Parts: sequence; C-alpha cells; structure tokens
Amino acid sequence: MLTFSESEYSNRQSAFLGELPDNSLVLIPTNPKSIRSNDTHYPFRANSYMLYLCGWTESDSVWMASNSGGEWTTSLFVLPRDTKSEIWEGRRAGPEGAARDWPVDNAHSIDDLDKLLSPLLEDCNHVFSITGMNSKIDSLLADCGKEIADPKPNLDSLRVIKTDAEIELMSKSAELASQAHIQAMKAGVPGVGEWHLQSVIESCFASNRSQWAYPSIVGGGENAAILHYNSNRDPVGDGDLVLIDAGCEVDGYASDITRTWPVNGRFSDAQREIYELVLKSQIAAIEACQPGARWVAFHEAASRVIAEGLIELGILDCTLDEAIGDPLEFDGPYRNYFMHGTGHFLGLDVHDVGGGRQGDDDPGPVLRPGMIVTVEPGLYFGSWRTDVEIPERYAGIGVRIEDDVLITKDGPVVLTSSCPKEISEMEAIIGQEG
Ligand SMILES: [Mn+2]
Repeated sequence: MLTFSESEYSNRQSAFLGELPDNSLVLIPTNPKSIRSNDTHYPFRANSYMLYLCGWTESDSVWMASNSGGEWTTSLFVLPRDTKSEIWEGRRAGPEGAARDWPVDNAHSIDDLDKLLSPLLEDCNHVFSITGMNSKIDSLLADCGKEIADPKPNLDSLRVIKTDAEIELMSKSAELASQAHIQAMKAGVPGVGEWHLQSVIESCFASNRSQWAYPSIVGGGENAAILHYNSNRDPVGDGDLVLIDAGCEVDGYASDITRTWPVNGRFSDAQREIYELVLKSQIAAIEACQPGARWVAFHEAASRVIAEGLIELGILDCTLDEAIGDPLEFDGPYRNYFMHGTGHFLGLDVHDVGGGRQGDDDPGPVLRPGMIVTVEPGLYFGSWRTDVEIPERYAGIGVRIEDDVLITKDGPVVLTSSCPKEISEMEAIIGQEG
C-alpha cells in the first residue's frame, strides 16, 4: 500500500531527476536486514531514500532510473514471488505487483539486476548511487570503472522541505506522540518503573498502528542527566523528576518529544527553578524559528536565555559574555550544563537530512517554510560528574523540553502543542489515571 498518491511520488522523482545530467544512471538500494541474535532479525525498515522516492518497503530491493534514451525510465528490482519463502516470511508484491501498484515504469526480479544493469552501466556517462548501504551494489559498481557520484545532496535538499501531504502525516505523528506523553503523565506515581512509563508510551503507539521512531528514553532522577539513557530499568523515586524523550513513526514519518515532570505531581523549588529556565529558553528558541533565520539562530536564542538564567541562579559566577564564550562559537561555561544542540531536522529520519548540526562549526542552512525542526534545550546536573562543579542545590536534576516545529511563512507552528509543558498544566494531570 502506497502512503501517498502516485503524483506525490512522481513529483518527487521528477524534481530529483530533473537536476541530473543526460545519460545518467541512478541506483538507490535498500539497506540489508540485520541480525539481532542467531537467526533472529531486527524488524526490517527500508531506508528513507527508498521510502521517499517510491514508498517501497520490502527488503533486498533497488530503485533505478536511467535516461540513456532521453526520457527517464524508472524501475524497481525486488524479491520475486516465491511461495515457500512467503509462507515463512510474508507475502511479496513481486515484480508484477511492484510494476502495477508502485510509482515506477517497470519492475524486475532482483536476481536479474546484474544482467540488466551491465549494458546500462556501460552506456551511461554518469552513475549516481548511495554507496556504503548495500555491499552487493557497491561491488557491482566498483567493477564498472566509472566514478560514482553521490545523489544525497540533491535528494536531501528536496527532503528537507516537506510537502503538504508530508506535513499532514507529520502532524498526525506529532499528535499521537503528544497523546502518548499525556498518558504517561497520568500514570505518574512515586516509585513508578521507568519501564512502566515506557510501556504506557509505546502501548499508545502500538494501539494506534504506530511504533517508536527511536528507542524511548525514560530516565528518572539522576538518569535524566544521561543524554541517551535508554535501559529504562530503574524505579523513579518520590520527589524525583522523570525525563521522557519518546516519539513515534507514522507511515515512516517521525515525531520527537521530550517532557520532564515529577512523578509525585509536585515540582520542588529547585526543580521548578531549573524547569522554568529551560522552558523560557525553549519558548525563546521556538520564537526564533522564523523563515529566513540562520540555522544557529534558535540555538543562540536558547543559549542566551540559559546563560543568563545560570548567572541569575548563581550557578555561573561571571558576566553574560563570559558565560556565552566566543560570540560565534557559543562555547562558554554554560555548555557545562547544556552540552547538546538545540534541535535537528525531523522527517523520515528522526535526525533528518538537511544538515546543520548545532554545537559544531557547520553554519547550516537558512530556515525556510516547509522545514520541520525539533527545539529541545536542556540542563543537566548529574551529581556523579567529575568534569565540572555541580551546584549542591541542583545536584541530580536533568531537564529537557522538546517540541516539533514547522516553519511557515508566518512563523513557527508547534506541531506538538497539545502536549502540556507548563508546570501548572502538567501538575494537574500527573497521576490522574483511572
Ligand atoms: Mn530530538
């Protein structure tokens, strides 16, 4: 089943292929299946370029386009029908189904790839392929004696601007993740297991025909100050905050939300001071997500508020300029407690294409309508840390707040706005289950 209309895919294909020279051959392979243990595989998920160009979700496949005759012809090479394999592994569309129901001109068995590819490879002047994804394709291309160009820059510049149909799907993904976080807040109670909150979140995903977009992070107490904590095996004590960074995938499109709240339903004074500061910085960063703004603008907005706040709370004893550091690098001592970027692109990949890693020297793109970014400042005071002085009042606190934001010509639109983040809103629903 195609996620979008045929015309959505053909528009994407024409926009991509229209920029390539005559006599080109393009090969986009899927990623291989990977083994989890012995003969058990991780669930297969087709790579996002394949999903973007034609919505094909089966493994062991290649999307191909060639314009040797002037016009572009697109093909899928897929696993052939095979009753014995299908009994064990599931039904296949096969080349007949692929040609009939997917947005390509024709389709073939993957077993015929070598045979059909070699004359095309010989005749074409330019070869484009994503290498490093499929070793079989890589070795086929290595033998052809031609330079292999990377099509990702062309594809990424298209993928980074979402179409109306993509925005609609991503809004659904954002709304489902918002509801899942609300369910988790309702299940909050002193002593609740991180794993239990994880199950509430992921059950909400699964019961809505979705799944996680990345392993859910549920960190209580000190675990909230570990950025990629996801063992989720500790109980969350009375008086502790829990940080939940969890998002789902709807028809391939990710959402990515973080909320931090006290499992007993009441923020302590110290927790409130840190939380309000992170929230203020997050709201300032969202406001900075304006069309035409430089990529780093929202990181700078968040950083400035955080640096000011750390001085006001007495955590940093210096001037604002000193706290921020180099005015281009933003590398001052506020980074001791806010050590990641303020956001990333979001789409088919949770850390989507389009460039712009914040916190290093990539100047990144300019924000444009149709882009979707996350905005997620945080502050972390892990008491075990030895790299920096941890203020006693805040020791053990970790807070991050993350929303998904669509850039429009009229400014930022928060797609995850139905997920509460004001203290009073959250305190009213924590533990209200049943
Ligand atoms: Mn994120």
